[in-house]
Amino acid sequence: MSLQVYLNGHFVPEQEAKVSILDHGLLYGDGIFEGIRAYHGRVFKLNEHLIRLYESAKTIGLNIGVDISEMQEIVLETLRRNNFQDAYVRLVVTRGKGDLGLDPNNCPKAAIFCITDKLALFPESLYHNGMEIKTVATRRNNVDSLNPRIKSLNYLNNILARMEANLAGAAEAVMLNQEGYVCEGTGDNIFIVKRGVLLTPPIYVGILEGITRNTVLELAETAGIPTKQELFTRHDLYNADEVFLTGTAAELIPVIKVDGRVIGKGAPGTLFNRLLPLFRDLTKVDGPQIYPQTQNLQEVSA
Ligand code: PXG
Repeated sequence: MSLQVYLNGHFVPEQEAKVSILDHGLLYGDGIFEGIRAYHGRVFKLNEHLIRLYESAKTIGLNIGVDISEMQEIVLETLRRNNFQDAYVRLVVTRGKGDLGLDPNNCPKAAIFCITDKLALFPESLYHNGMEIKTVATRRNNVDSLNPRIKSLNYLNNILARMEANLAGAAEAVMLNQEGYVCEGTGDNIFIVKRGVLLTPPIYVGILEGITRNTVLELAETAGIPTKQELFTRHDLYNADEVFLTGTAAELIPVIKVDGRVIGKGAPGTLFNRLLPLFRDLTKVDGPQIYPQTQNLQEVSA
């Protein structure tokens, strides 16, 4: 059976879901999105993703046109229509159809679509062996030009960075800000460990406030691991005891080499090995259930 997607109030087969070539999401990258994940029949951190989506919308002056509880139902129903328990969800809101000028006032109605599909999981070996990353020349967007806190459809900054990593044979790029402070990967946040302290760049350095990032900070604090949100440079990265990346798709991924420098012992570190299972445990219990009635019946009959 073909994938069912949500588009502007209707559920349709993916092949029939069409958006206009005059949609400003396509013409100008004028729109926002979320990448969300369902685990074991629950949508992990759904509320946090929806809050971030509505905050991005507010900053770009986009009237989504449906409220946050309706949007929650759109996500859950898209998953139900596809019978998914574990899946990736892409929720997109564009400025909608307008004319050939960039003025958003020419777009009367936002377009909303929600796609869900089976996950292309990262190989489990990556979590044991770690990955190699590279700092790139492409700097992260300036906060006062296009604030990276807006999860916008303008990903060219990140794509240019990823191309540099690809050319160098690295699995992911690390972008710095204009001052040379470490920001983030192209689709993930970055953490380092130094003398038992877990460090990640503060939001104001110019990064997306990742939901996995915030979850890892909370898990660490609950586990008694000291955390700091602090500016750091490439020097700190090279001399860290551990480095790992966080993101919805990646979860937590260990880094064993940065720009050819071996990190720690060249293997996933102690704190990484503590935090990954804590994160995976949380995915089993967090977030609204996709099929609440079925699960209740199972609980009753158990
Ligand atoms: N920074 C950036 C720039 C991101 O795009 C993250 C950090 C991590 O945020 P979350 O909330 O997921 O912990 C992201 C999100 C992909 C892909 O295909 C990655 C993201 C979004 C969409 C697609 O790799 N990363």
